[in-house]
Amino acid sequence: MVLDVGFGGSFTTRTGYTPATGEVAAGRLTRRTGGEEHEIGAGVRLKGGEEGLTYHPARPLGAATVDHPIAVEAAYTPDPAQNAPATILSIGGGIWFRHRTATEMEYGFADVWATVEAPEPGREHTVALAYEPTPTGATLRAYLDGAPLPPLTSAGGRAPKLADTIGLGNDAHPSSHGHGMKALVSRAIATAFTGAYAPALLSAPAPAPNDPKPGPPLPTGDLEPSWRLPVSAAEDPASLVAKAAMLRPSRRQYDWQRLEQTAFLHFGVNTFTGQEWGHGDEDPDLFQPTGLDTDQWARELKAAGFGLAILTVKHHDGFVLYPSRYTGHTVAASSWRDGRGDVLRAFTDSAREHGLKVGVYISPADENSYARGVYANGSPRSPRLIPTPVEGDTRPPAGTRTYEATDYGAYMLNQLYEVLTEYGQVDEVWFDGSLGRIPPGKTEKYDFDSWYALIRDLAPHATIAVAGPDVRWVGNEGGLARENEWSPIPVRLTGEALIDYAVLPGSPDTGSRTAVAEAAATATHLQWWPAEVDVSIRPGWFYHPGQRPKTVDQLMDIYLTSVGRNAVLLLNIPPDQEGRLPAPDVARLREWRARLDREFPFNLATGAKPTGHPAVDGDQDTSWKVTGPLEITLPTAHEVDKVVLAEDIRHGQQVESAVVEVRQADGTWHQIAAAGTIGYKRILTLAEPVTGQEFRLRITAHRAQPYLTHFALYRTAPGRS
Ligand code: FUL
Repeated sequence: MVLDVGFGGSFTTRTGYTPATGEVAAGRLTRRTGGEEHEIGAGVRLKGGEEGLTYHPARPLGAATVDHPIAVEAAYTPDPAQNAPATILSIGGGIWFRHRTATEMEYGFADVWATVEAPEPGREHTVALAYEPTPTGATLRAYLDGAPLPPLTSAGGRAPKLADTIGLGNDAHPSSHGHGMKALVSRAIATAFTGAYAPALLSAPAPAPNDPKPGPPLPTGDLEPSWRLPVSAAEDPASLVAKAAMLRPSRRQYDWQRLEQTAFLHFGVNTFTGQEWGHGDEDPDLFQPTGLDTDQWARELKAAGFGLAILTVKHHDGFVLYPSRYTGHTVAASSWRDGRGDVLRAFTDSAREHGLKVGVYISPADENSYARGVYANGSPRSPRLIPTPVEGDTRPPAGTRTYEATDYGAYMLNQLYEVLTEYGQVDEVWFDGSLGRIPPGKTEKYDFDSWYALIRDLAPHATIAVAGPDVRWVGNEGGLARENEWSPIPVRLTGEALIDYAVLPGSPDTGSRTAVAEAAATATHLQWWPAEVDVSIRPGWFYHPGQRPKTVDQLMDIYLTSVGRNAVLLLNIPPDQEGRLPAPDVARLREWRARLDREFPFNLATGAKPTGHPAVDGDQDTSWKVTGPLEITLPTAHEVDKVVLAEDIRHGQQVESAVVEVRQADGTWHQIAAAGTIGYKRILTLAEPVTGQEFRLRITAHRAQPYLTHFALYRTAPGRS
């Protein structure tokens, strides 16, 4: 990789881009029109015209033609209005991928080019070009959102080299003018390669910063880091631990983990019947929110610190919150808004408006479909065209694909297709394991393979949660991750469920050396499968008038036992019959936010410099390679009551135990806290506040080389909330 940046670093007009730790920028990355401003960690907003990014690789692209294989990828969110043409990628000025008109893009080189429909503006897409010179010319492969487009081979030879640069968001050739694209460019990648190009960039492990080599003593052999590695029953414990140490989150898992707090919104016909599990025969007309206010949902959730919210688009009863073409049991069958209501549309619009990512809960169990004779009807798996054409369909005919499915599997595929193509970017798809009230024995073998394939095709960045490969259910609905919560986990990949626990989800230990060794007999793989803690703010998942939200103390405990224990919190706040988050719950969320801000007011170690390491900077993207005690000296002695530790999980999860100590007046070190695992985040609350100026962290047991992004010290601010 010669370039891999997510724009976590900084630009200066003089020297160009300085990468953040973890980013790679061999050569030089500059802005065409100069300027230093960009949205750190989010990307560079380009306004078209002369604007753009220019990458000058250290190695020239070739002589008169582009002579070396090179692949370039950009993640970008196009504005609705583009110049014509607006260049997304340009290699050496003669190889391009650009918006040709508002609705059409074009890629090509020399005398060959092809057109493709422009992707939806306003959501993130990826485009990639891989150029391979051949003895007689060259081949150009292009990818849109990870899907290959028809490759091109030129009869007229290789691409001319007009400049030794790569243009991102504009041409590379300095004398072409005004071809800048209007977009937020959020990631730029370039790599030289040999052999066939493999377009695995977005599902590849998140880029590892610093030195990616794990330290001794593990017998890793020639293992490459991966998010999943096969194991065999005969494997010895050392080899199993070595594999666990080589696991890394995929890009989508990494981005998901960084959300920390996510929200659940259980809303549907149950909201109006008082049931937790509906029967599927409820009259859709019962669904009558009197003042649906999804802006209020998004505003309050965002203010409370949530990064993503998941809506129950369809719960076990089968009632659908948007007007699906594939069932009558939806909001369109209610007289609410004269049958023109669409909760999913309102929710996704509001979420984006307030900067929240969107997730969808689509229950595999579906009682209405069972009653309609679609679910568990014994139909065989056969190839299904998705989206299945329906009468009066106004969708463009392009983009159909074939997947193997039963009748019900096809219904789910069509629904997933609608949700993932008509409502903007979706970042999490939640499949529940529960069967609701489906009668025992009435089994539908879910077409998970096809459902996952469709999700990967249409929403490559979305995590598939719980009954899915990317995110694991923590094992309870009480808000409790294990004290030692591992993300490298033994799993069983079966034809039946596609992914299954090799250690029961309720087990107190799923990832220690012992658990991994014991699971080897039944596990097929070790994989990065991080925990999600789903819990409701109320006793029920759906709104019931008589129930009350949890107290701030309870919410605070939940935070500490989920986010504080290497898990992502998924807190359910159910909208009421008006269609708003209930006032007592909103008040509670605000109090909880205030309490969090009071308990973690300021990292006292900010600016401190652990011996032999760069200063504490609060940045999640920079980390220390920890080879000895990490000592921090505060400017003056201070009281501390909480310690926050964090591993840089791009290097995997390695710490098995650690202690935190304070230097006493006589110069000796005294232990104030101990941790088992750390993982993405570990919050340690001290038994009582401790005063000191020098603190240190000692890792007492680990697997491969640990890297830490945080050793933070806090003291709760005075006051009440
Ligand atoms: C469970 C479901 O049965 C509940 O109704 C709820 O949706 C919860 C999040 O998952 O399995």
